[in-house]
Amino acid sequence: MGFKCGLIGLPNVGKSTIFNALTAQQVDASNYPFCTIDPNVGIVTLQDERLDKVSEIVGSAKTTHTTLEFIDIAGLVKGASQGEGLGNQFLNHIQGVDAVAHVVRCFEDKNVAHTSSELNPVDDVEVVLTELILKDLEIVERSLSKLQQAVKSGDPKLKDQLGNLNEIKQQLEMGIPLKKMELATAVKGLIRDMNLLTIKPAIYIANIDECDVENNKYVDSLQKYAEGRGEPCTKICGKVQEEISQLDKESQIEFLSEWGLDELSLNKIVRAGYSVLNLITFFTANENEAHAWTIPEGTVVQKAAAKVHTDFEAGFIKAEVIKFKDLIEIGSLKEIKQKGLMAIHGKEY
Ligand SMILES: Nc1nc2c(ncn2[C@@H]2O[C@H](COP(=O)(O)OP(=O)(O)OP(=O)(O)O)[C@@H](O)[C@H]2O)c(=O)[nH]1
Ligand SMILES: [Mg+2]
Repeated sequence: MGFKCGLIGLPNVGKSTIFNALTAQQVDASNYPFCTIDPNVGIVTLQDERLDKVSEIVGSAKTTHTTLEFIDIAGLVKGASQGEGLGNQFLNHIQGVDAVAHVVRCFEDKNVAHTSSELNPVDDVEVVLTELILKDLEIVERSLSKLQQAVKSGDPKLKDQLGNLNEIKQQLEMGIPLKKMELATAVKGLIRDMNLLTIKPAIYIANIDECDVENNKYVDSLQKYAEGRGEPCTKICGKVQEEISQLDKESQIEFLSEWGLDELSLNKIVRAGYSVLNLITFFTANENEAHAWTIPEGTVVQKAAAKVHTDFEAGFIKAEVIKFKDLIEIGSLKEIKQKGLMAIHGKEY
């Protein structure tokens, strides 16, 4: 699995449309707010041409690409934590994701109702962000009251935890998302299992009309906002991409150029996701299988081996590493070895 991504945003902004574009599914994406109630889950195979080439050169019988999971949930509105709209309970469905994608409406269409009369992407994102903070506050408060009970039983260690959690609560109340708080390692450990939402890396998806690809003031303002927060923002023509996702590969390429689009939305989201989560891909290949794996950048090879098989970590001896570029240029494993281009690395690589 590459990563899991939850699509969030105001109602009727195009979350389900983009979910369909990403997963080539056909869930209901109709023109009325709160069209989605139950979450939609889609697993997508990330076709990587590089892996196909590796598989071909090594002569692998099977090729296994990475998969990604997307979760499309109901729209949030201001006051959701107080029960406005559909409330905020469906946010539980994205507690297990690695990253959240804020889908933001950047298209003008009088026929598609919006929560406010004027389109303002930054305000829209902040409404959603506030609801995420309030959801976290709810979770933290619940844990706090449990801890308070436990502290009464007299465990001094729990007293520290109580203090730490109270501090987090105060910062959330000031509108600070968890990822902007400076937390000690112990505190990070304390909240790890609480599955809080504002600690998750975020990306922004500006949903635009195909005729507004260039010079879109809404996209500009969202991009500036995302930049200020150090988070990636990518623009997608949700509706067109949804149509393209239903076509076969050849027609997809034709359509993309016809619409003046450079690539599939999935590729853009994947890049944004990998960058915000600091992920990289490595391939393993033998005659049985060529396989793509996703790991955090900087992972040592012994830990990476555990991805392939848990036994490989404890029993790790060495890794034979070939640069993808060399493999493609030379095109044969035998020659790679003869030329000394296969490096042997120990645990620390
Ligand atoms: N003009 C235009 N309409 C769009 C675009 N993307 C989505 N829509 C339309 O907007 C309406 C709502 O889209 P959905 O994908 O259902 O939106 P949603 O965010 O999932 O909505 P909820 O599930 O109700 O929260 C549909 O009629 C879409 O066809 C776009 O890029 N341009
Ligand atoms: Mg929807």
